[in-house]
Amino acid sequence: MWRLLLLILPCFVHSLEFPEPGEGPLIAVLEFEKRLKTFDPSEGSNARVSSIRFLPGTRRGGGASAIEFNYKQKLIYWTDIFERKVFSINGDGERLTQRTVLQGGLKSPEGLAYDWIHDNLYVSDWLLHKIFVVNPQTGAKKTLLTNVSEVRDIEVDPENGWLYYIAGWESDTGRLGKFSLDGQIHEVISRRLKYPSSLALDYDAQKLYWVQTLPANKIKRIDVNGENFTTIYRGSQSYLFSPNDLTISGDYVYWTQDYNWSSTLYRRIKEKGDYSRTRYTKVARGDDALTSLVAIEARKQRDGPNRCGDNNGGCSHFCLPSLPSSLPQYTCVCPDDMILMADNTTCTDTE
Ligand SMILES: [Ca+2]
Repeated sequence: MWRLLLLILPCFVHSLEFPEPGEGPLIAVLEFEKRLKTFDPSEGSNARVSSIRFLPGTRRGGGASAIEFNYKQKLIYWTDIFERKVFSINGDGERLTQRTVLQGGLKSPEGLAYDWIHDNLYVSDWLLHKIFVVNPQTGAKKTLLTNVSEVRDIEVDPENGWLYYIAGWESDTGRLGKFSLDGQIHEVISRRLKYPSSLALDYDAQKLYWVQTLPANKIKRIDVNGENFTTIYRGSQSYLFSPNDLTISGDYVYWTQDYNWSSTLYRRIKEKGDYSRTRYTKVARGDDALTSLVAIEARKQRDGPNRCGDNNGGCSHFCLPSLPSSLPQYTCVCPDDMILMADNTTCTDTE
């Protein structure tokens, strides 16, 4: 028996090491069957892949759906649409700790975005048509937005104060929009989206990228102000070859793409014109389904002005920043099972 173990053990590299500031990115890919794969894309198409299997939870099989990272605390967050939970795992070498961040009140959590300046985690639920804000330390949850019909993915830009979303599925309901982080202001950026499935924000260039699944598989892009709507990648006509998630880092767009019932990972220059791409051959094996990915790097989560100061705005629970140009700078908000007292800062249990 022990000889068998020795043979098997080297197949599993149980480590998760975030890149140093100024280095990276490290590409982290979520596999539907509750696994996390990481690799350094600069190693080229044959890059070594590290694989971590998550703790199984209460349900067997897959369900891992969306991934996000917290650079300062070296954490990866992910959602599971069948467990209906949000989890975290630390990325500080070989001693890995998995934790449940949020459970209860979710149905199909498909979108995840972390505000690293105000330490709030946003979760979107496709079946509930809602967006929640969650305290990643305590698991406290506030329903921020309702009636966001068929919301599929979200991205946050805490410096400029916007939460971007894509929603809708049919060709006449697809849309891209943004909310202020306190949920007070809503603007639609474009209604020209068809069958959108995943959203990525290029912070430096202030552009949004998404996947159009049907009628042909495309990656599209628009400026955050709604200008320069364009197609940057056109895949095969078959739905079997659809891209499913994407992330931006530096000059590149990375995406996962179904291929003959398994999926693989590609990157190419995000600007049009150069169509050569790298296929990372070791990322997918067999029928693994890659559901989500993120490029981990310090520069993506740079420090910026915190609208809530260094004391959470004096709020006992959530401090939600308003837009940079507006006053007051923030609002104190309570978890769903609590109410705000007359001081406008302290939450108390509902009677
Ligand atoms: Ca995304």
